[in-house]
Amino acid sequence: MNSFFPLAAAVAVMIFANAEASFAASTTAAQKTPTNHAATAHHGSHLAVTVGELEIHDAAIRATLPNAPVAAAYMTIRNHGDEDDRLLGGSAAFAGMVQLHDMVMENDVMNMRQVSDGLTIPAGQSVTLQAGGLHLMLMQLEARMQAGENRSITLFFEKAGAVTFDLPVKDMRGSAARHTDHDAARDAE
Ligand SMILES: [Cu+2]
Repeated sequence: MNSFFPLAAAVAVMIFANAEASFAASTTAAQKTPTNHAATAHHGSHLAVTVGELEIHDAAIRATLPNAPVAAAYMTIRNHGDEDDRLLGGSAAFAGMVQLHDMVMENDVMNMRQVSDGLTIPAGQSVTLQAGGLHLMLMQLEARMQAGENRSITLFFEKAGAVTFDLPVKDMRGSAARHTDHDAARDAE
């Protein structure tokens, strides 16, 4: 299942579903022009991926336990251009759905919620997806994410277009329990 923005399926598990219409509209342009300018280069010890004016580095997927339904992916996206760009979403052959999530404090509890309208990557700045904050949620996993593997994902940007690249799977123990929210959401489908 490598579905491209499976928004209809996403609605059932979304906590805040009110913005998916604008998300869908903004992805249309990217679908029409599926460009892939992926290139890799070593910057010191970090493998960087470039697409258009964007540079993605320090990307990794958190290793999962067997049968875990979701995994988180992290990275830093730097915009070398002089115009803002936006991360609109992603897809992966091994995940039924890829969403952009953020962590928000609600009634003294940290919960994750979907960022449905994309993530702005400001001109000349970096945005970091990291544990405890913004992350890509790889959902409906069809395989276990095992440390040492590399897994390919595709990201869609409003201006830079699509980029497909490999992320290493890494052991990152400590905050995996937060993803039990998603288990509950799946059970409710
Ligand atoms: Cu999440």
